[in-house]
Amino acid sequence: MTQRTLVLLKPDAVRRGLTGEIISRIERKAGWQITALELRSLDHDTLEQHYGEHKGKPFYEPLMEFMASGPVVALIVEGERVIEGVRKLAGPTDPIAAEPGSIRGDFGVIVRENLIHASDSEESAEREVKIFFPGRA
Ligand code: IDP
Repeated sequence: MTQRTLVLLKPDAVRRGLTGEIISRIERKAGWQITALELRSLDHDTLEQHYGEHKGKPFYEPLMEFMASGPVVALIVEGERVIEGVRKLAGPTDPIAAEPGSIRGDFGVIVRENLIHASDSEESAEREVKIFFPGRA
């Protein structure tokens, strides 16, 4: 099942110089292709569209501040079962719970600064692609 997913390498990944390492892990999966890639700073509106479902939760405001604290790398990745696959490469939200070998498990410690976002369903992927790459909707 060929799919596309929206991936963000969060400001911690950019600051720590881990974008090459993370992109390389994605690129090495057979048949997956990066079809859009951009370094950009996120304004409040864009972040609210992206993370609006979490509004009102205690971690929401610090998350918004963190996501605006430096540039991110936004990507579209396409390929076989790529939505589930990138989330598997990323590991669960809490980097300490994430297995070593996963991106969060290898490089993360605190929950907010967990290096990577990846769409969690086909519906989210289409919604998020529209936010970050409106020309590719
Ligand atoms: P996901 O990124 O693994 O899909 P979500 O539940 O959608 O996880 O949460 C979005 C992001 O919000 C997480 O990746 C993480 O950066 C942050 N976050 C989620 N839960 C917490 C928390 O309990 N404390 C701090 N930050 C959190």
